[in-house]
Amino acid sequence: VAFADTAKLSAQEKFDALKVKGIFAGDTDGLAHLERDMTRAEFAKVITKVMGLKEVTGTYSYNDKGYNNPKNWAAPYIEAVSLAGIMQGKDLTKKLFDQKANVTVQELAEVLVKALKLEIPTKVDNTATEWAKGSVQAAINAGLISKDLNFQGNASRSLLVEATYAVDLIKNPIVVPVTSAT
Ligand code: 6LA
Repeated sequence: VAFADTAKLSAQEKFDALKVKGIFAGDTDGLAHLERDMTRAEFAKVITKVMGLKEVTGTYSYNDKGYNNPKNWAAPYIEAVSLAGIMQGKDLTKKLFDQKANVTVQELAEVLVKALKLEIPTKVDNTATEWAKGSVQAAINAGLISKDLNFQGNASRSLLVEATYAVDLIKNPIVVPVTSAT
């Protein structure tokens, strides 16, 4: 067996590939809108899909207003990524997730470290917030995010597509059989 050829794809092409696999659904109109932001709830759904996690229903671990409600479409995904140890919310004591906030670049880095089990480097040199410095450095060193980004700023859907595609390649590689030449 051999790993399938990974040609250089554009963010749009990666989005299209992830959409076919049901990992991204597109914005309300089904389109990529790569320049837009994404909420933490939406990203929890994407991570659930790309990691192949089982949705968790009937459990409400967070205390955010309106969270504990069967009509909260995002709760099964947020519970799934929480159970898997990939997201933990913004406040462990108050149990706050903040599902309507946008995903920041440093939050993306935190997710990547946990999803891909990246090692936190000993040498850390970046402008991320204290809790994210190690994860941001790990993601930079792995080539998953640029060192020049505003880590406290929102991650664009384009960046989230690129990162998710990288996770998908590692977690769900396409293995094609290779017949030996005779
Ligand atoms: C509880 C805590 O220390 N949270 C950190 C950080 O781990 C969180 O990462 C994610 C990706 C999450 O797990 O939900 O986004 C929010 C981050 O909040 C941080 O504390 C402000």
